[in-house]
Amino acid sequence: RLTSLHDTLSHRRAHGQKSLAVLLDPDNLDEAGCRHLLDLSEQHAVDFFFMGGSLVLSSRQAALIRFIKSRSAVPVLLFPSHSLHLDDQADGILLLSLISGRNPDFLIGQHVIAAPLLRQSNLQILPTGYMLVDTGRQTTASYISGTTPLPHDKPAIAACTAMAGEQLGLRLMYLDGGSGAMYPVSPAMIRAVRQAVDVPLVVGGGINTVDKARAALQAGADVIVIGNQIEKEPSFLADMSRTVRQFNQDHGLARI
Ligand code: 1GP
Repeated sequence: RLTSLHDTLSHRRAHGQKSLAVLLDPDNLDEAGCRHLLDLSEQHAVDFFFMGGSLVLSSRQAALIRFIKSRSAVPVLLFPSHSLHLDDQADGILLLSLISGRNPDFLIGQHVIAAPLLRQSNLQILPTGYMLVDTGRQTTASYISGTTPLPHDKPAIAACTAMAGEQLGLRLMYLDGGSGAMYPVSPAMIRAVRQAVDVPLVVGGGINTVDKARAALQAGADVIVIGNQIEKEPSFLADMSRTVRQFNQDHGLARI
């Protein structure tokens, strides 16, 4: 019996089972849009909702999480860019340490502020090595964090960064081209990181076609994250769900 989100992710990883996460940005989603996405996610399997953004301008996050939790069993994981973005209504939190950068505030500073609040909360904590990758233009995440992303064509740097993150005890790696990336993280980089660490690997940023999603899964992503393209075209959620399920079926894996 799987008791925690971390167990679920590790179990899926051990069985080569891929997952789909939909990124919900509270700034770009109103209640009607959220209702539509929840209806779609009932019809087409979604494994996780990630909730957050690099720059949260609105105060809608709490209401959106409440709304989702009242209508859906899909786990909601906070994907915060700041200690202000905690919310106990979610199921868990990707506790991101921005290991691709050298800004101490996002490596440990925000975490110190959040620690006592997290301790009091019921949130399941997923310590995550977060790696921003250069994908053609400066993203909000790299600007706001004041960090230099990993060079797109240097898989070895990404692999060593992930290795160091795993050795420090991080239990999940997230390779992110940043929301709306011009192109996704390369399969060569995903493959290099996959070979370097055992922990589950999340990949997102700029995955806006079925082929790009398939390439990321093939290269070793355990979880793919889709944000922008579903905001533009909600029916893309169905395409992504089908792609992940098809991949699992082709590899002889039943949905867990
Ligand atoms: C960004 O990985 C996510 O943090 C998703 O990116 O919005 O480009 O799909 P997109």
